[in-house]
Amino acid sequence: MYALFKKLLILLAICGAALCGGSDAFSMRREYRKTVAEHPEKVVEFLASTDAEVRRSAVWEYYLQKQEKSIDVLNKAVDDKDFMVRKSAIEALIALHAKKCNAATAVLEKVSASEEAPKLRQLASAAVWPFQREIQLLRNNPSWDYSITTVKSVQLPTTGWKFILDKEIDGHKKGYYNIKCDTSQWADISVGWWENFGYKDYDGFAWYRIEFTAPERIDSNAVELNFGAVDEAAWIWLNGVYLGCHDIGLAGWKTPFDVDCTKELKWGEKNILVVRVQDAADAGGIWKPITLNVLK
Ligand SMILES: [Ca+2]
Repeated sequence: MYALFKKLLILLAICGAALCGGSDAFSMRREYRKTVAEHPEKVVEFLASTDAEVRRSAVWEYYLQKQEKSIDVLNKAVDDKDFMVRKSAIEALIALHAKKCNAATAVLEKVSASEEAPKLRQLASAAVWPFQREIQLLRNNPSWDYSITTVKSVQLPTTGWKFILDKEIDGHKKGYYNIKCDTSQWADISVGWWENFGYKDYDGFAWYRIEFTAPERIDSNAVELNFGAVDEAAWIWLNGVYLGCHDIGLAGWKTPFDVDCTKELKWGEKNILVVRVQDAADAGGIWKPITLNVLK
C-alpha cells in the first residue's frame, strides 16, 4: 500500500513539473523574452531552441543586433525546417541586401533558386531577380467585358531548339535571354524531358531558345503564348523582352500556363523565344508544345 502511495506521489510530482516547469512552449518563450530583455547578448543561446517561435524571434533579434555580422546565422536559418523562421531570415537578408550587403545578396540568390516554398522563393526572388513583370492575360483583365475567341493558333516548333545548362545560375547575368546572345556553344534539343536528350539525372537550371516565324498580322485584341507544360518552373523572354514567369513549385511540372506577348510579337517576322527552366526534382524541361494564340 505504501509502495503504491509512493508511486502516486512520484507521478504527481512529474505531472506538476511538466505543467509548471520549463519544458512547454509558453514558458520557453517567457524565458527567452526575460533573458534577452536583461542580457541581449544571450540571444545566441536561443538560436537553436526546440521551439520554432523562439528560434524565429532569436534570429530576428540577432539580425537587429549584429546587422551585417549576422550573415552566418541568417545563412543557416534559411535552411530551418520551420517556414516562419526561414521567412524572418529572408526578410532580414532583404533588409541587408537593400543596404548593399553583398553577402546577403549572395544568400538571397541561393534562396531564390533553392527554397522549396514558392511564397518564400518569390519573396527572395523579388529582391534579387532583376526581371519583374506580372502576367496580364486578356481573360483576367477586369475592364474586358467581351467574350474572347481564339482566331488563330500556331504551334511553335518542337524541334530545332538550342539548349544550355546553367549550373552556376548566372545565365541571366550572361545575357542568355538577349537576341544577340552567342549560342555557338549551345546544344541542340527538342521539346520533351531533357533526361531523354542526354541530361540524365540533371536537376537545376537550363535555358532553351527557339527561332520561329510569326503569322502575318491579324486583327486581334491580344496574343498569348500557351505552354502545355514545363517541368517545373519557367521564366520567359520574347525578342529579348521579359514576359513573366510560371513558378508554383514542384506542382508546376504539369500545369499549363499562358503569358501575354501582344506588344512583343513581331508579326510576319522571325521571333526569338527564350525560356529559363528550373527543375528541382525528377524529370525536367519543356516537355509539352508551346502554342501561339491570337485572341479577339
Ligand atoms: Ca521535375
